[in-house]
Amino acid sequence: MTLLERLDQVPAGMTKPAFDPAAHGVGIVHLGLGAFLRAHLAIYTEDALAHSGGDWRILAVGLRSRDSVDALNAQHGLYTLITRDAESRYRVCGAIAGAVHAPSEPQRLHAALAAETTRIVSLTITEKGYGIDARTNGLDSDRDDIAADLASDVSAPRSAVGWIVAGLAARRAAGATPFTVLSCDNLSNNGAVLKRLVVEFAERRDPDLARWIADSVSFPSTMVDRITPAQTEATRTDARAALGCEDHAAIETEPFSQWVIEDDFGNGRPDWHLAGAVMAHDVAPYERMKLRMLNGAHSLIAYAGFLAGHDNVRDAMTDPALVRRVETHMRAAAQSLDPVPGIDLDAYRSALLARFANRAIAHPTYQIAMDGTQKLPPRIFETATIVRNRDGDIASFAFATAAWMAYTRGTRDDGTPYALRDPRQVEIADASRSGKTPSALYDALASLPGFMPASLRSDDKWCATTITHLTTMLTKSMRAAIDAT
Ligand code: CS2
Repeated sequence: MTLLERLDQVPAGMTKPAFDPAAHGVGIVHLGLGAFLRAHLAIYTEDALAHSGGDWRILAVGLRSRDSVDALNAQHGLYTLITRDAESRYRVCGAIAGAVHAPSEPQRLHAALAAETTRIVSLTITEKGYGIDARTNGLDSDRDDIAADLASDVSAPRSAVGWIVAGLAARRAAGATPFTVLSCDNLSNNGAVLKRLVVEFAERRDPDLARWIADSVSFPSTMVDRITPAQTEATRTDARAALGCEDHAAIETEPFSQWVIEDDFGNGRPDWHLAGAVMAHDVAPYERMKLRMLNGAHSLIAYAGFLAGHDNVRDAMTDPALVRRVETHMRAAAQSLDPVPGIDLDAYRSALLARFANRAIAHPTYQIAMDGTQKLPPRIFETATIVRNRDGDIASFAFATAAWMAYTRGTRDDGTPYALRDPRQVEIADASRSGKTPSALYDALASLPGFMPASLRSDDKWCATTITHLTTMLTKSMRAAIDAT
């Protein structure tokens, strides 16, 4: 069967770009070529291009694997987005101009970052992609990719931060306007965090460059939200049936989409506000709400649900006892929040529960469970700390923490083994070996450097509650812990 390569192959009746893609140049270089780019930033850009045009197409960068790079390039950047609900909707998108594989084509990426036409460099590289040292919150200069980039002349960086600094150095050397750096990952204060890491990296190489970056480059913060599972065979099969040709870059997502962006762009931006993005002066309240209520509940569902036998979030949402825990968790997380402008938190919670229950979306609990050491601190520990300081109930955060600890053991309730998939898995394995009893396991994992805040570790109630849940999980089962009152 032929491959999707041209818009005239797309059947009538299916949504196509409302602009001629070839008439628009590239203005955005995007690091991290996963499903989320194709379901979120690229769609806002697609709609902004349809509204007001401009040279804002996206060059997508694969920092590691080249599968998606090749898939997109073979299709000249075209791909299908399937929006799944009671009915599925299909659209072919043209906002991505092409893709580059950083490890094998470093010159192409250097040229793109140096080009004055590149006005924004955006990122969806997941929490672990940033290279944050959990102990200091600064740059983890011991990490392989960061250490290698700091030691080299940055002709072929490996890390995202290394690439950003290389690109900004080229702009400065040419006397050109810098690009704006736009983090679209689930980190609190993502813009400020990325700025700190980039400036710290630059300081190690060239203090003048670091000062120039600190003074003249914008790093707006953003809150991004759209539940987007990884592509599966079903995604490709459905895209093929709708298109009548192969689409190896097809992606599926939910109908809901939200993007709140701090309006601080030093070098222009697409009219994303005409595409539904909300431009805000302060993104922090939205980020906190989403990280703590959505992502925190997601992590709880992932660990508890996966161990108890639920493969997807939607399956966990048919388990009444688990749903009760999820709802309780969201209510507790809401206690950590100050009022969020324009948002009714009860309505937000109900909407989240409905999104999680979407029968048409298969969002694997195992996918969300990945990288727990990166996800728990902003989603669970920070929230628990604030709720505790406000004399609220921390039981649900202790349950979620115990569920992650039980997950580190690597076997589901039915005995099936699985791989942990965490950047700190070697340390976790060491901790697991020394943690023969639930309380020893708790102690070993809680004392991973920079992981659980000292204020929680020294809280007797927190420790006792977490260990009680963990004991049930390990000596009976996750099922028993979910059902316990
Ligand atoms: C999820 C997120 O995988 C995860 O950790 O919690 O990817 C979540 O689906 C998105 O943030 C939703 O916007």
